[in-house]
Amino acid sequence: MKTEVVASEKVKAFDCQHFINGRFLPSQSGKMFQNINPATGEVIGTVCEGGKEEIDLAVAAAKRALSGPWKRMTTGERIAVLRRIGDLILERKEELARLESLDTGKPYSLSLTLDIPRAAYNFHFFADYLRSVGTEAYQTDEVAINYSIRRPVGVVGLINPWNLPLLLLTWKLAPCLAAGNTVVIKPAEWTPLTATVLAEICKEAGVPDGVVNVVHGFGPDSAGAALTEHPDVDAITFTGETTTGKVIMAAAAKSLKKLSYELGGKNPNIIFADADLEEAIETTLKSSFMNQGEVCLCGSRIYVERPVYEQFLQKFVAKTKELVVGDPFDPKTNVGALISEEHYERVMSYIELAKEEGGRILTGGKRPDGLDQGYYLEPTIIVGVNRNCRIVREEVFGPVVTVMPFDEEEEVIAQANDTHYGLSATIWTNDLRRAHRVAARIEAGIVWVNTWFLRDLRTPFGGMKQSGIGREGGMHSFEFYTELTNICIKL
Ligand code: NAD
Ligand code: 6OD
Repeated sequence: MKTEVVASEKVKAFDCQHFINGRFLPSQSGKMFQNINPATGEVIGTVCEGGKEEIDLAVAAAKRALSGPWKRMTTGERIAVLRRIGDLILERKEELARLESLDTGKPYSLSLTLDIPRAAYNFHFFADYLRSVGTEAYQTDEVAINYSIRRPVGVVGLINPWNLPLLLLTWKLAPCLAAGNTVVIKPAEWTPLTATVLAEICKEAGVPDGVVNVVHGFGPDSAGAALTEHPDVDAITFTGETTTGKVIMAAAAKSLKKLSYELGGKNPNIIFADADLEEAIETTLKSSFMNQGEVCLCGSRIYVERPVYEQFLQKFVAKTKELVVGDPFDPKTNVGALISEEHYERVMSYIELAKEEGGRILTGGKRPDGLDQGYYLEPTIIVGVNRNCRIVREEVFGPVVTVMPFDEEEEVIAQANDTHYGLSATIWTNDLRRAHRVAARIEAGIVWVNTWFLRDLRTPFGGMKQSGIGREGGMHSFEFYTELTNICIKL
């Protein structure tokens, strides 16, 4: 598939087709939808809209491919293919970063330094990790020996969100392929570009036809629903909203599919008075507003111990005002555009709600002056709200944070845990004992101490409560993407 970006590099992307059984295909129904650049509101291309027909074709291709050359490859050969995908992503990193920013509205500098290199690393990491994936063996007295063998789960449906499109797609695709599965990918409807190029890259790297399939389309009553309902799909790995996860679970129950879920979050960022405040503020700027706050791990509930509350607020507000909001392709830009008009309206409605709930906006809360087109919003800091307010309880998924003072460790732990989410948390303190004590009591899948979004791909990643089901990363990914058979031999 030809990827075209015209001279202005901002206006036109390309038309996305499905990728099924190693070939790009138009929609069987002829249906298309528009791809909008959130930074301008302009149409940058069209996307084929898939449904049941395309999903049926893709699942059939994936099922056939399970027993084809992919199955017969040695571990070494599969590692080489995966490493080659990573290499090709890096070779095309500027192009992919440009497409990612056109689709999402995020700063090009971020796409180029985070999304795309991490996508390549996902493949390099899981390729290397594959060598160390083993199983277990037990001797039962002198009577028997038990050992287990590991095999692919089968056809995996991979459903992706729009916020870190290639990073999150490859985070799941790399271990899924490393384990020998075949896959049908349903990218988010807002961000079809990099998934389409990735299909081309996989083919070039030597992935056999039918192993990786991409079907574009929407969720309900569309490609997403058809994938989750398909009886020949053995597992679904999903990243997205908690509410969507509930719908998918109901559909997947019909054929009892294996599920891995990475869902929403409303993450606490707790700053104790003994913390290095400068460092806490620098990182809090990122954990609040990076990627327009459209990162599931963002710490949107900031709790500051009272002795440093005013000092923190003063500096945090001042630094937030310095952030440059605007054109994703301007190197000075820190915060780009929100994903869509619909999402922009949703985030704005939360800001209005916060005001009705008694919140005071210290900075932001509006479209930046001079940016009349595109879905831009100033980074927004809200105070004067409490644990019962919806702005504190619900995921906004935008550049909007609340800041609240606290007096006691017990009190802040209770507030941090007072949510049905449990994805991540950050604690800022120089007291080692407190760090261990508080981290162990926070109900979240990941707790960072004096840092944020520092990732080691060997570690378990995922959420508790309604932020997810299961963990991925290192061996945890292989546990999900493989099935074990225990073999018991009488001696
Ligand atoms: P979303 O749930 O609206 O959509 C995600 C994907 O699901 C899209 O591809 C969509 O088309 C598809 N989908 C929607 N309805 C479906 C249905 N009924 N059946 C099958 N597929 C369906 O989420 P989003 O708005 O794209 O992403 C933002 C959300 O994702 C936020 O809640 C965020 O916290 C979460 N997220 C979580 C993580 C994590 O690691 N925990 C990472 C990124 C994003
Ligand atoms: O770093 C990762 O592996 C990961 N899954 C990040 C998720 C970010 C959510 O927006």
